[in-house]
Amino acid sequence: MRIDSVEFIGSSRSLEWLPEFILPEVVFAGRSNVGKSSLINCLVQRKGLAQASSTPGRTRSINFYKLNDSICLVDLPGYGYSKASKAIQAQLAPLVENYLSSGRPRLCVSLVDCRRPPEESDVNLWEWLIAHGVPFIVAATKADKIKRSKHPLAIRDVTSAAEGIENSQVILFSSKTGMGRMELLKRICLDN
Ligand SMILES: Nc1nc2c(ncn2[C@@H]2O[C@H](COP(=O)(O)OP(=O)(O)OP(=O)(O)O)[C@@H](O)[C@H]2O)c(=O)[nH]1
Ligand SMILES: [Mg+2]
Repeated sequence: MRIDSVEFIGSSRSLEWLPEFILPEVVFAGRSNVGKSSLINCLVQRKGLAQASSTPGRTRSINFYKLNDSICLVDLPGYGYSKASKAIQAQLAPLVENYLSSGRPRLCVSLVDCRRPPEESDVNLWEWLIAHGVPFIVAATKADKIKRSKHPLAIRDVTSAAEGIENSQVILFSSKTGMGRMELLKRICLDN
């Protein structure tokens, strides 16, 4: 798939305002620092489009990007901060929940770190998505940080963490090497 155009549409920092709903929305969710913003930059091949940083809690608003005038990619603040302050976390959780329950997301890409089994907060997100009928796929990120021989194990860890998740829903991804990029792009565009 060719990336013809990418455009920043807007940013939401409050529960009251979201940009006008014009295109199918694909939302990227996951723990803070897991690599959501980096994955979006990698997908659209634009370094620095979505702000990424090694400081957890970098993304503090919901950011909307239009891809090829056909879908909208939505970058969320992370959940389950390990280092960012509890106050910020408490402020952002309702914003994320509000967006996820808005009926807008057509597909959710749930990001987990491929080096560790999914955490309770990830499983909670999947259960919530299933209960609310939002289709999702899992991107197991930072695959460049583990050996190839560990890849099948990483996928198995994800699939065994929650019932109802199949191998086919898990894509190993690396924003550094581009691994999984084409597969994820295809899935995002097929489902929309
Ligand atoms: N090696 C490697 N590093 C990655 C990868 N993806 C992200 N990173 C690094 O992980 C850190 C966090 O990346 P972000 O993209 O900012 O993570 P985020 O999930 O958007 O974080 P928040 O906005 O805080 O929720 C940065 O230092 C990235 O360079 C990857 O696939 N491989
Ligand atoms: Mg981010």
